[in-house]
Amino acid sequence: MKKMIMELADCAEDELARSFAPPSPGTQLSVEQAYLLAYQSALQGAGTVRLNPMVGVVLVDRRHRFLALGWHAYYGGPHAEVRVMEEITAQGLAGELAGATLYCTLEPCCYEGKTPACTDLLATLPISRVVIAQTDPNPRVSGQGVRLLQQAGIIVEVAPVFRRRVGDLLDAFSCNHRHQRPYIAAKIASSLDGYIGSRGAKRHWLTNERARAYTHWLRQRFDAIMVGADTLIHDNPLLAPTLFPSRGLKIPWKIVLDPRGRALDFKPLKELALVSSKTAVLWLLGPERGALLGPELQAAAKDLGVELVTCPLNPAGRFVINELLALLQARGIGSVLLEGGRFVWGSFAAAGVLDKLYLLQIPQLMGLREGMAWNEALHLSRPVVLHKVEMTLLDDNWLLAASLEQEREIL
Ligand code: AOF
Ligand code: ZN
Repeated sequence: MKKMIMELADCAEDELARSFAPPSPGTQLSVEQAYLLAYQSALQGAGTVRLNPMVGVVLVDRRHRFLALGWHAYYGGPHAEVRVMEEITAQGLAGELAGATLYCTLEPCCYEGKTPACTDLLATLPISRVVIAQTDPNPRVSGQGVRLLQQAGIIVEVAPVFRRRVGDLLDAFSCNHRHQRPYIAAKIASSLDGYIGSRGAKRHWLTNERARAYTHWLRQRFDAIMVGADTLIHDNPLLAPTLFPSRGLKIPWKIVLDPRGRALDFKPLKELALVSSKTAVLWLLGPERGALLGPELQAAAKDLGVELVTCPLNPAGRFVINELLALLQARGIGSVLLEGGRFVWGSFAAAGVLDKLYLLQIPQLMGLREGMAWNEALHLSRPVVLHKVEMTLLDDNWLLAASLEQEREIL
């Protein structure tokens, strides 16, 4: 187990999710091992818990030996705390709970939603301690879960090291509650000197296998993947996550930003890779092009799972971001991964609603003459300091992940 921790320390999140191997009951765990296992458990819900947070828990006995773990597996389903207790019952381990510690990636909930309050369940158990990575940004919980557990005689710790270990696991959920809007992340793959491709010509470099696997994982983690008209026309991307085989996986929405309808007029919809029966496509058009849509095209698009929608444009001819966010929210989209291109990243950054940057880089210099820089359309009203910066080496590629918004802890 110690060796496993050392090896996992250098892993990207998708690799951590896939190397999940619960230990047998009775295995001695370090605190760091308990954090990591809770985190890995939470990741098992990626792509299925949509709009609810990914949550993982690990239960250890009074001598810090592993008992059981659980995670929130799907929207509306039992919470991680309920799952871990089902496991305890199934394994006949209820007798080991006296003095036990529960590690939770999120503060236990304290109200009856689609499922009963976890604090009620925990208060009936003889456990001594609950260690959480962070409090719940949901105002119906928000520190109240901690207080109720304390009133039940349980010691509660909010552990900053645990918080760091779980990375951005709960950031989308937090953003939805704090700002009442979808969480927005940009995924950019560039050369070392910051170029995403050469002008006019086809792309002639590629990220390595680990970086590509990570991209697929990211797509699965988000409710929707967004591209602009240029990216669609140049790359005809599929935008599908294909790697992590979790039960009941929901394929993310695909969203196309096409203010003037150039992508719509470029090819028949059914010839586009991203149009497939398995996915819902939301295709946004500016009002002028939207007004030209005939009922025939609307109906044909609908048959292919494509919803053609009109959204207002600003004087620069780009979508008004607040209107766009409202459209997404109305469809239950809580998180969006922006896959390109420059104007898509630029519009969200300029509107101050870009929450996260995932920058994958390859060891290649493209040079000024050839290169098209990812930041060419990045007009910021002021310099932005990034937080929670993480670097992961993926063989000869590397990933820089960082938040644009500083976190505020509720308690
Ligand atoms: C937990 N453990 O595993 C999760 C929690 O509608 P419900 O009943 O599913 O409740 C959803 C809310 O519960 C969600 O908004 C968040 O505040 C919390 N999620 N809490 O104790 C879990 N998924
Ligand atoms: Zn709960």
